[in-house]
Amino acid sequence: MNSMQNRSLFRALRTRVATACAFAAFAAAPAWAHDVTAGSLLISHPHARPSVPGQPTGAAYVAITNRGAAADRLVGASAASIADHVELHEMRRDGDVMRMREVEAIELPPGRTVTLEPGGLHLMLVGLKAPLAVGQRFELTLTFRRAGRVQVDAFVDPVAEMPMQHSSHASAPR
Ligand SMILES: [Cu+2]
Repeated sequence: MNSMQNRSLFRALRTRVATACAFAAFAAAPAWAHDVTAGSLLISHPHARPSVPGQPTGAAYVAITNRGAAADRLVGASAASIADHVELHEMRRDGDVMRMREVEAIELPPGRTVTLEPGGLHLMLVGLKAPLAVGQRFELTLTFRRAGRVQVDAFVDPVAEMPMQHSSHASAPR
């Protein structure tokens, strides 16, 4: 093994230790905490909307504050207990129409809060195993490039305003 390989092995080990620390920090938080700290990230109010009956998709939202000095990015999510898979989506105006598309990652610049919310960035819950009802809780795993995998409890909250139609998702290009 040359020194170059040695260095990259060392880096890999360091990354693993950092990830372990992030998990330890999470484990120390109260089991039902709605805000979760993972490394320099504060993950606030993960929640979903009740799904439209008969529709196989739902949407989840969360606010993520990067309190560190380095950029991070959300690169994936899963909620295996309720959905087949979770996609990162953004909504953009295209002429008169709002369209969704899947994005590879959501950037988390240092010192900023990125809010996933209706009409903007969201987590698309694809292949719901059952309709999402108000009051339901589910485990949501968020995967960050730096902070690693973080598990949070998400709740299905009532919708205050008119529910947003997500019918366009069924035919959204993958
Ligand atoms: Cu979507």
